[in-house]
Amino acid sequence: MTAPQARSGMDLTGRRALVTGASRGIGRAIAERLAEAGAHVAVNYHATEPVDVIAGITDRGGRVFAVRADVADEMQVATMMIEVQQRLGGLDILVNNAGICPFYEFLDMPVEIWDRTQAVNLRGVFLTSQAAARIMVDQGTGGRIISISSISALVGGGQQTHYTPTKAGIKSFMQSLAIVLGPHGITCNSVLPGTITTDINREDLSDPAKRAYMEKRIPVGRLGEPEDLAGPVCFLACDEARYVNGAELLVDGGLFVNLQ
Ligand code: NAD
Ligand code: RM4
Repeated sequence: MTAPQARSGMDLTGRRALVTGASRGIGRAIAERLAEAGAHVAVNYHATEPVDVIAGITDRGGRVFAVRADVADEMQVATMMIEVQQRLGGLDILVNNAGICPFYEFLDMPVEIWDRTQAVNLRGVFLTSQAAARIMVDQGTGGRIISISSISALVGGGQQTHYTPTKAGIKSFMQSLAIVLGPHGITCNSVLPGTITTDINREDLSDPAKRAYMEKRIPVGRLGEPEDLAGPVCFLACDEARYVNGAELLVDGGLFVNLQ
């Protein structure tokens, strides 16, 4: 008997993707991986145009362009989605990655810190997901919405009282969207990184004792790198993951299960 022919692995040739907050860190690694798999990628950024990201992907033969928007701003998201649709000719994959975590003590926290964290992390995911879903439903060819939640959706954080609810909210939002958009062939999942070294926690992890403590708690013996998230996200974007819907994928080196 002949074995079934193996599929081609993580192939996104012809797919059109938008990654939010992709100027650095985890978002950048995801954009690079999707482009490497053959997708045409729109790299969203907020402040400084990520010329290095665009040049790096282009130099390796990838198809990419940068598009500016503050994901918390309704008008800017609407404008970005028009540009994305025009330049990509449609949209098949949305990766909601943009996020902030200004570490702050609860008792001293001004409400503005709470509001801005909710706005970027949760309102932003609503705005981009709704706009992307409208495009995908109109296209009628399905799609993928993948949101970067966090291990913080499952556990608390002493200086993250404003942040952990947004990450739990993102996970919950993807579960509900999976029900709403599944009938359209659009799968919605969340990815939960553990502790990954990026700008978001550079200062927090600059204390050698804290860093050593975190490393010791992770069974694989190291903190994560942005590239550790790129493969799992790429997998969820691929055909091989077509029946994964409403799921959460923890990518933390075993940190969460290491309780005792
Ligand atoms: P990072 O600070 O390097 O990247 C965050 C990105 O989001 C940047 O490109 C930034 O410009 C962008 N961004 C911020 N506000 C924005 C806005 N209003 N509009 C558009 N873009 C905006 O940090 P990172 O670790 O790469 O974070 C990426 C995502 O991963 C975040 O959602 C974060 O919560 C999540 N995450 C990170 C970790 C970690 O340990 N690093 C763990 C779990 C989850
Ligand atoms: C994550 C997790 C990490 C932290 C980042 C900022 O969700 O809590 O440990 O470094 O957020």
